[in-house]
Amino acid sequence: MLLYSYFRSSCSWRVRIALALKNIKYEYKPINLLKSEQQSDEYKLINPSGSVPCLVTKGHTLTQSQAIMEYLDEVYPDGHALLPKDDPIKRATVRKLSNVIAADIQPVQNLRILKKVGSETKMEWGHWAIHCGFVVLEKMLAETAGKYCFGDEITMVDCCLAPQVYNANRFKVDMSEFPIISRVNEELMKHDAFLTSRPEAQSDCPEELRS
Ligand SMILES: N[C@@H](CCC(=O)N[C@@H](CS)C(=O)NCC(=O)O)C(=O)O
Repeated sequence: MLLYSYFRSSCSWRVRIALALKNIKYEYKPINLLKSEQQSDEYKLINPSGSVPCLVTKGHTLTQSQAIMEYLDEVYPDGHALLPKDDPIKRATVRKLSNVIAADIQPVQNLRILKKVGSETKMEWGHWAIHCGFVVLEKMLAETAGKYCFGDEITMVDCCLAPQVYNANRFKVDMSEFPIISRVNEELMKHDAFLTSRPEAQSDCPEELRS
């Protein structure tokens, strides 16, 4: 298995967490977003979207982090379950929460949008996008969270949450406004799968940012 990734990409981190939770070994292929390697003709032959992550497995090329995580869940059912197995309503709820992050928040603060917005306003823009989304998510988690976003088991939405909180910190969102999100994130960041997959632990993380 080969994962095209960038250390700071929140969407790539989601997949790295899922792979780690399921104990799946993979080769890591860095795509440097700051050098626009995602826009190269060579990479666009692999992923026409010009974005990461991208997972190559069993002769197939998969993109879109949520599709990749659901694929891993189906093909590796014996590992940690990313979606509740017992109830379609529970699965729909986890997908709903994941989508608040993956469809409503991250796309608005994605690199290409920030470039379009311009360097002077990008901090304010990213802050606004994440803050608005977290207001919604905090209310939803009040109904669903236990130790983690959905009850007491780590699910796909947790794979989305920790990377989005990482982005929130980069955009200086005051996380004290979001006690449930903060508490769950603190819990997640104690877990090995989240620690080994974090940006600072990746091979393409510059030396000065490593920890
Ligand atoms: N919906 C896609 C979004 C992928 C995405 O936006 N990736 C970002 C990094 S988190 C990216 O590659 N951005 C590069 C760009 O915007 O040029 C997914 O979930 O995988």
